Amino acid sequence: MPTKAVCVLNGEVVKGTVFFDQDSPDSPVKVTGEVSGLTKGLHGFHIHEFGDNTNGCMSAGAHFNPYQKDHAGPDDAERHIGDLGNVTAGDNGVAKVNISDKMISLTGAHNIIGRTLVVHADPDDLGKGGHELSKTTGNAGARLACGVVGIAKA
Ligand SMILES: [Cu+2]
Ligand SMILES: [Zn+2]
Repeated sequence: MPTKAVCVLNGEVVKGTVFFDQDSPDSPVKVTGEVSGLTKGLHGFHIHEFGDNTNGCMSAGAHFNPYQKDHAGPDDAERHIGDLGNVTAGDNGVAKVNISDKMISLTGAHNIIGRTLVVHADPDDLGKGGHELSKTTGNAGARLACGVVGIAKA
């Protein structure tokens, strides 16, 4: 069983490398790494359903959501499996990623390997913004960079 995965994010300006580590099938997944080329502030950060980048980040589909829930934040019990919330970039445009998530997994029904990690132009409102897109995408705007999550060397 893979316990480590990696994703190289590739956009026109935004780049990054993100690592996923899981100690055992029921453990949280530690998500670490760095994303550069961002504007200062919050940027939506999600696992999207498909590992398909044939038409850029658009072909990754919607948020990974096998249970047909509404979009929400990472700390909400009811959420898309792919809802990792936001990353925050500083003045230098770099966001340090340091997330521990109990919903995604590197095995089983919540497995994110083979799906796409996307970083967005705008903040994810975590379903609470009152916008018509809040309950589906968090109104996080354009897809600045994406990459398929792959199995990493243990
Ligand atoms: Cu997204
Ligand atoms: Zn979502």
